[in-house]
Amino acid sequence: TALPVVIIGAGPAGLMVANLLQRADVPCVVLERGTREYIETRPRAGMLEDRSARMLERHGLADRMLTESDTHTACEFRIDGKAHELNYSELSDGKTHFVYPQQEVVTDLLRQYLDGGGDIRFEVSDVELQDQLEETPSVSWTSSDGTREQLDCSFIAGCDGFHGVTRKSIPAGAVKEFTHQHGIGWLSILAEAPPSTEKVIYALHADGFAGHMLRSSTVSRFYLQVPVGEDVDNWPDEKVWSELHKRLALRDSDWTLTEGKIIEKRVLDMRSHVVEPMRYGRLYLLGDAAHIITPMGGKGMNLALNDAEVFADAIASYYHHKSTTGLDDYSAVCLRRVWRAQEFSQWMVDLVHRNEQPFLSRLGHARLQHLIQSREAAASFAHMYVGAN
Ligand code: RFL
Repeated sequence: TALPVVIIGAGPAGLMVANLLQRADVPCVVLERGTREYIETRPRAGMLEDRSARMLERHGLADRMLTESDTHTACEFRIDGKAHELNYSELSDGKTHFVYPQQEVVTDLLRQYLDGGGDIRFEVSDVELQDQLEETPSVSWTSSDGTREQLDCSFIAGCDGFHGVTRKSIPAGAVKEFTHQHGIGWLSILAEAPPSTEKVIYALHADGFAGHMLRSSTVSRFYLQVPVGEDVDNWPDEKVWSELHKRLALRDSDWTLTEGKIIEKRVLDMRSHVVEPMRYGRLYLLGDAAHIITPMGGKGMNLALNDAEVFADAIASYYHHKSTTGLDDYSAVCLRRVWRAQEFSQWMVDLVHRNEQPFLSRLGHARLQHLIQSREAAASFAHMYVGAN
């Protein structure tokens, strides 16, 4: 019998691969460090691009998402207290965003995989990779009951996020790594507050950026631009709310921000990181294990799902037709989209943040004015933002 693919990590990337391999009759085993409850309740991303939603649909994985998500067609740029709506759906043949929290995507993917008889081991520790350059690599780990286990496999899918073990198992110098610090800090807040808006708001204020993102009818995510390396202890809840009220305020309007209990507050490192190529022998890196991006533009989870589909297709061709073309092309195909998304995210970061350098701030302002005034510029933004291609 064929050796399985070992998938390390049960986030969006790992579970998507697991489902697609299961559908393609390729044996696989998923190893996850956390508990089932941990992965099903971990709040992170919230926005599925049009193409990610279509991907889930294509593979019969979108039933609950399509009934329970909210579709979004427009966003708002709030500049110095004045609102400018950008209807990206109208500019991209009616394509929409689907607001569906990442933990729900994970919950659905896990349930489908288990319903299909999938093999997943939770609470594994000390995962180690061996012989990635050989025809038969292997993975060993300590299972939840303390036993050391080992499995020979055909391929290893490194889906264990940015801080996982798979990328770190690659010897120094065997892959190139590109890192960029965006020079901006974000205070990320999750609050049990119903949304105060129907559209995502990107607000540019003299004191810095503020974002109002949507998650559900009872929970919202907010972002505040803060100095790099800011200490979260400098931000008691009252200060968070007063700063959000100030930066999101609308002139000549009775719009108000609804407050709620803050359930998560942390300072995000606004950085990007890309590994090239996204493989080392029979170890393939997917999602955040291979690349991270700022949350601006909402691309991270979508890139992870795209990697998963490209990888699973390549593995299926290899298992069933002995074709290595897909595997050979995997990294280049994924990286094209990754770099395009990095460029877009960086462009958006520059668009709405107050830059310490007044000249660069002015450039951002000019770019924003152009986006608001030019239909061509707005259409180009819309295409990339909604994930139309
Ligand atoms: P994940 O989701 O990090 O999953 C990795 C899994 O691997 C497990 N793991 C291990 N398992 C076994 N052994 C080990 N040694 C392991 N080490 C780790 C972990 O427990 C976990 O279950 O990676 P994946 O699948 O690549 O998915 C990537 C996405 O999670 C990520 O890109 C997004 O969350 C980024 N992101 C956003 N993306 C969007 O598309 N739209 C958004 O609006 C958006 N907002 C965000 C975000 C990320 C954020 N944070 C917290 C960084 C907002 C925030 C605040």
